Amino acid sequence: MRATALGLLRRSVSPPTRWVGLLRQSALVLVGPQWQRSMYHSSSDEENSNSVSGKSSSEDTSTASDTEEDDVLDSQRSLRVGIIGAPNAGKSVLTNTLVGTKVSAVSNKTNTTVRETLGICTRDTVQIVFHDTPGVVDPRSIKGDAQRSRVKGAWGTAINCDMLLFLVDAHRQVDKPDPRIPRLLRTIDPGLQQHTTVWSHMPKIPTVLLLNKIDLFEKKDRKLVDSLKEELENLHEFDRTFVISGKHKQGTEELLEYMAARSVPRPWDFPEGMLTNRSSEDLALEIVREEVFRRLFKELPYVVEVKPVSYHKSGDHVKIAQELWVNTYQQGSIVVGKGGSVINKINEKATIGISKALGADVKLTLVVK
Ligand SMILES: Nc1nc2c(ncn2[C@@H]2O[C@H](COP(=O)(O)OP(=O)(O)OP(=O)(O)O)[C@@H](O)[C@H]2O)c(=O)[nH]1
Ligand SMILES: [Mg+2]
Repeated sequence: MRATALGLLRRSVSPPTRWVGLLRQSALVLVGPQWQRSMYHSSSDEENSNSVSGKSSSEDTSTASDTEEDDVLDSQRSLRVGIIGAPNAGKSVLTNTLVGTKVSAVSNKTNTTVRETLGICTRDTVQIVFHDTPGVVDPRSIKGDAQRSRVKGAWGTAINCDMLLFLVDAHRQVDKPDPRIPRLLRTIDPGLQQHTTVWSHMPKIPTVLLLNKIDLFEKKDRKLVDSLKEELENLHEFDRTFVISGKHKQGTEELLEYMAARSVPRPWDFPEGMLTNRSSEDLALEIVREEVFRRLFKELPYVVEVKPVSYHKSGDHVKIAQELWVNTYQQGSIVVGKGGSVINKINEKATIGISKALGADVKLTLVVK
């Protein structure tokens, strides 16, 4: 994983946050002295003195660089978090917010995410890896093999996580209650159970309920959110509930702190500075796909397949060519639009998105096939 990761999307490390302080508090409660030792090694140089590790320099037979490397690995903490929820609940927006940049495509159409994307947030000694999954529905509501396979994939991801965030579009659920949501929450345990053969031995995965899109409520409607919270909390034993807006970053910092405090002492899965498992080329495809979803209607976005043709980087300039494959001539003419209006708009918006994500000057060529 580490070797292949080097070419992937990275950025400089975020500035230190309050996480170290929070972790020190929780370390004392949860694990005791061993954890305290590794936590202190993670922080600033002055604090990383020998006295903290309990070893004197004369006892130490390893080389300085060996010790430094061991200390770094010792201090690392991580948490693998599955973001699960019905289509359109806001999983990808939340992933992007928690990572701090776009790593996953977003649109107002259902099933925008068709395969899992990783978003990585590393601060201080803690690395949280978010698994943005395709939308899940309860078994009764599955329509067709493609959805069955996406739902199966999302549960398969979930059982390998340390924590699961269940996202519900609270505004929609209050405005126009969808019976599939309670059904879905009731099937969390069976859903997880179905995908493991060692259920009886598997420790319970902590689950967190997220009532999302809170920005769409007026203050006076807050009571409606409280009763939704009560109703949904009765359907599954969640460890905690947060009321958030992934889009407007409401409650998301508190959520990050909650997760960081529950990270486990374990070497990071990805190098510092890495933001996603996707390559820059892959991300460019995802951003074009997002624009296709935004600008085309009905079944068309699901029909269009975006394929890579070339990707050349030279300094701060990136030249990208992609093809948009459709099934019929008629579909092709809708994607192109009158005088190229639709494809040009897709290109214009995607160029801005890719430039922002890669921090580069982008020249994008799109050809409809
Ligand atoms: N107002 C508001 N809109 C949001 C929020 N989060 C997401 N949205 C909108 O909800 C729509 C769906 O967001 P996505 O993140 O693509 O949803 P998803 O759960 O990943 O959807 P699928 O990948 O299709 O399962 C988009 O139009 C978002 O802009 C939020 O906190 N507030
Ligand atoms: Mg999504």
